[in-house]
Amino acid sequence: MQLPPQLLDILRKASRVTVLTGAGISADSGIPTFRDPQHGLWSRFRPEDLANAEAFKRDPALVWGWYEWRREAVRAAEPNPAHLALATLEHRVPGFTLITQNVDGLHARAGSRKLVELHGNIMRNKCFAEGTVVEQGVDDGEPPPKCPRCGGPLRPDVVWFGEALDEQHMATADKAARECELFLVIGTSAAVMPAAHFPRVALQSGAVLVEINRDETPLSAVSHAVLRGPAALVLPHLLNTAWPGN
Ligand code: BV8
Repeated sequence: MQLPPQLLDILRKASRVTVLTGAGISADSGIPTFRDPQHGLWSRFRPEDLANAEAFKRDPALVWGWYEWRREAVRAAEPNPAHLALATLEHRVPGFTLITQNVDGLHARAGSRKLVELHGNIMRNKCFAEGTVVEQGVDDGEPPPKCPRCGGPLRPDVVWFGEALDEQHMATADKAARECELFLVIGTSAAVMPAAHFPRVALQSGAVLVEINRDETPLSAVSHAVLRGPAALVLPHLLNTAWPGN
């Protein structure tokens, strides 16, 4: 894919770059996105119907089982060239912030450090009642495992629908959106708030918005440029063309 010269010039000159990723960047690692129909056993549920506290209170074993199924996919997955390209880009631009909606931890495994995991991390658990992270739960034969302190059920350390995001994460993401010259939005359907708000904050703050997605999204029409294709192909090409290593 040929990048228009004026876009290339903007990319090369940007000293502060902010990135927002969604499930699409992990699709090439074999992790199902939310828009893909859930596979097999889970095909009769919508993520929004399981990723919330009410569903967990109603049927903790069902919701826990769904997360265990997703954790299997995460354990079997490796960071793909898109994750690796962003981990490299972090070292090639002076100011860089990666905001991810993903809970699969693949950006951290790829080496990204200037990273905000806006929706938490599926590989961590916390006590449902206390909200504190628990390394090792107590298995009493009835999933989910229990908190060693209060005996209550554990839950994954992710942000569910209807739950507030971490204030520090929000402040970091908001600052990175307001202060960047270039905002890359990658592999997200831009349907979930407040995450989908940040590309628009960047636009309103005068940044150039570039979308990298396999399909059309509500952000396509307001982006300055759209690079249509799988992130695992587009991002390494973009990195080597706009930010070649020395
Ligand atoms: C909040 C963690 C307020 C969990 C996630 C009614 C009641 C309550 C809340 C609301 C409501 N109405 C609206 C809301 C707000 C709600 C919301 O936005 N709902 C949506 C459904 C309308 N938001 C919330 O509830 C948030 N909290 O508002 O709190 C509050 C304030 C104070 C006090 C109390 C409360 C919390 C939102 C966080 C939810 N948690 N994840 C878990 O994972 O189990 S969201 C989850 O879904 C993901 O993290 C992600 O954010 C989202 C999925 O979106 P994407 O990542 O974009 O994935 P998707 O599959 O949709 O798209 C993939 C894209 O990639 C597609 O475009 C596809 O074309 C593309 N693609 C595919 N393959 C490739 C590709 N692109 C490139 N390459 C490829 N190979």
